[in-house]
Amino acid sequence: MRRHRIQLINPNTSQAMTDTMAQTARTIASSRVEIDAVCPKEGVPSIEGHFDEAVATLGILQQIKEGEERGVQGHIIACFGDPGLLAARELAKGPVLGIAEAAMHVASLVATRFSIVTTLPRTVIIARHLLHRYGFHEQCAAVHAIDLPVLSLEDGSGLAQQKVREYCLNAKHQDNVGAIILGCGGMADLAAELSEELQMPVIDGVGAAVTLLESLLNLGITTSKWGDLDYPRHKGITGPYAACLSTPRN
Ligand code: 2AL
Repeated sequence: MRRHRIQLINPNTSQAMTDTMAQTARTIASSRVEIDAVCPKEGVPSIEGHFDEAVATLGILQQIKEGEERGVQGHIIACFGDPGLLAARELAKGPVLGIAEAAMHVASLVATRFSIVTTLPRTVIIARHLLHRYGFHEQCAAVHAIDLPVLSLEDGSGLAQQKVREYCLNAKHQDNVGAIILGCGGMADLAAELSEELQMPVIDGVGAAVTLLESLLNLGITTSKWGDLDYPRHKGITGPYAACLSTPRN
């Protein structure tokens, strides 16, 4: 089997969250996969709304370009809103997976219905839009928000983790679902323990994306350049946006 190098892109600037996700990703990946965990130097410290997603997208595109130049073969956008996913696919030669789509696909393989537990209430609509876009809305019973900001998962108090556990337990007993998806990259380290405690699949998108991406690379499958995901056309883009476009094409 070939060796693969992939990059885990945390689109927010939190190094603590990048480290949490990298640790989970490396636990899940096989020994044949090397993982570069990166986050932008500038941008938003957490992504909790449409504005944050728009700001984070340029950083993601820059990381895609830099990663491909370093020889990375695949990419994960490690934020539950999957910001910039299709734009990243246009830019990348290798496959690009979002953690929300990876988690939804994996949940749909092991349960007929699932619920999602996310962070702030304002992120619920982002998850709902993705459920529609990916065709999973009929399988999702509920999207619950613990009503704490993303960075509370990194504050060391354990409060956010406790709330995630409570909401997962409630979803298990009230939503009539067979699986629960953790709706934030910063929850990546909780899935294994919660699955054990709840005796049902609790799915983290980072682990799901690492596994799916490794499978695509084992199959030798890259992003289709036939059609709308073809490389962006060069047409005199100016300013910092132009810097994203020098991806080698071969
Ligand atoms: C996220 C996430 O996964 N990372 C981040 O900064 N915001 N999304 C979310 N729903 O909490």
